[in-house]
Amino acid sequence: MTLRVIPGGRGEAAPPGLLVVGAAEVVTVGGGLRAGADQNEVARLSAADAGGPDAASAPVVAAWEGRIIAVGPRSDLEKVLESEGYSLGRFARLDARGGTVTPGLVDPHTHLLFAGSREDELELRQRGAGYMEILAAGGGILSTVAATRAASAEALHAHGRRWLDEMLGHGTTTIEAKSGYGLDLATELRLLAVAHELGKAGPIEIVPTFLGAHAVPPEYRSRPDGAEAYVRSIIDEQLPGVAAQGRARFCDVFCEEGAFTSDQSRRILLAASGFGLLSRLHADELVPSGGAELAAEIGALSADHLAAPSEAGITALAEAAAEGRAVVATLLPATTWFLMKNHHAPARRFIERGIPVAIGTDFNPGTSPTASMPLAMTIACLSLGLTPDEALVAATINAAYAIGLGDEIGSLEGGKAADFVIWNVPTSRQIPYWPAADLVRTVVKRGRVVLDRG
Ligand code: IZC
Ligand code: ZN
Repeated sequence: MTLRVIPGGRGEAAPPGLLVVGAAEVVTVGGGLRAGADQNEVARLSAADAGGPDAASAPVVAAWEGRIIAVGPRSDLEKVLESEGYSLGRFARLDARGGTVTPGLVDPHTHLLFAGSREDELELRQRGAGYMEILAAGGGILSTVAATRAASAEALHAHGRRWLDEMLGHGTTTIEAKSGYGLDLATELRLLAVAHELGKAGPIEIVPTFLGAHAVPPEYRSRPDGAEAYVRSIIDEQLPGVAAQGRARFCDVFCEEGAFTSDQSRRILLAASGFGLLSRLHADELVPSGGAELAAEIGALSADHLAAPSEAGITALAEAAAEGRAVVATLLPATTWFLMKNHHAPARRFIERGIPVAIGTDFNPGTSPTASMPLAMTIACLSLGLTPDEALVAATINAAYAIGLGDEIGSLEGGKAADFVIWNVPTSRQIPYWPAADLVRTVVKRGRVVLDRG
């Protein structure tokens, strides 16, 4: 094992460093975006190999001023830290007590902010109604839009806080959060402003995404050319307003039969990129809709869902990956589960063809009311056939790349943010193995303990 220490530390004032000791296992997930067979490589440092969690050569994690400075065997690491001028007395010690340390989980696809709930749709679907059928009848997304338009920024903020706490309790330290329940400029801006404020307040960091193209709103539906007129209003009115506000980093579209066509999606995403917004899209969630092809064509960072891509779409993603312009396939297995679908994203085919795979919760009130990344990891193993190690890669480093933060978070490597979780299990392979258990003991965000269950 090589020990790499970021030099520095001499003479700095507080805050002190942080040294995590006593772990049964430290899983760094270091080494960049993973595709193909490498998606199963997590870089696992085990105390069992060293003679136990308290042995001199057991793995420890060292952080300084919010950044990882080294991961490695304790005795070597302490020596190197001192020789680099760090005073060991200025490191607080955190005892992992035989638990596992992993990078903080990254949720690359959430609809965090909304008002109301949609438990009635669960029963409608049990009686045979389809998701798109409920939307076409004015329910689904549109019922959440009505509730969200009526909600104040304060109410949205309180709702967001509640669910962010839930996410943190399941080990998530960074998320992407979409607007998309306003579908008018004022409400979309309110959602993006609240997402920004919540992220600034922390501890979970939030990357806001503009999703004006989530559905055609009611006021356009009665017109014969409603969808087209709404697309024009996104391009001519919403995008300039969103860009002027300066909060959104991404633009997303629901590219799906019954929502927006791939041609409409292309026009919106290209216009958005003219305003400096990076592209991502809801692609082929229910039926092949040209989403995967479009993502590869325009160089989206991420194509999400992909439960029903065409063969041409899979090939387009494989070619993009082979040419070094990979689109991350962000799979959302909790959604297919909650929609009671028995067709799943072809995750094994993506991995075989060298397409990097991430997973997210898709937290939203209609199709995935869960904020738990570990639950998404369990379903990814059971329904998509990911191994537990592939699921961890998908929920950390690949998810970080899917939201453009692959150089900053998602692995425990020198120079990256000190975002990590101490789990109450001796190996990360048990994280997806105990579904719905509360396995998180401690969460550290940028070097600070932000959750400690003792
Ligand atoms: O509110 O139904 N698929 N958007 C696209 C969703 C699901 C969220 C919702
Ligand atoms: Zn979504």
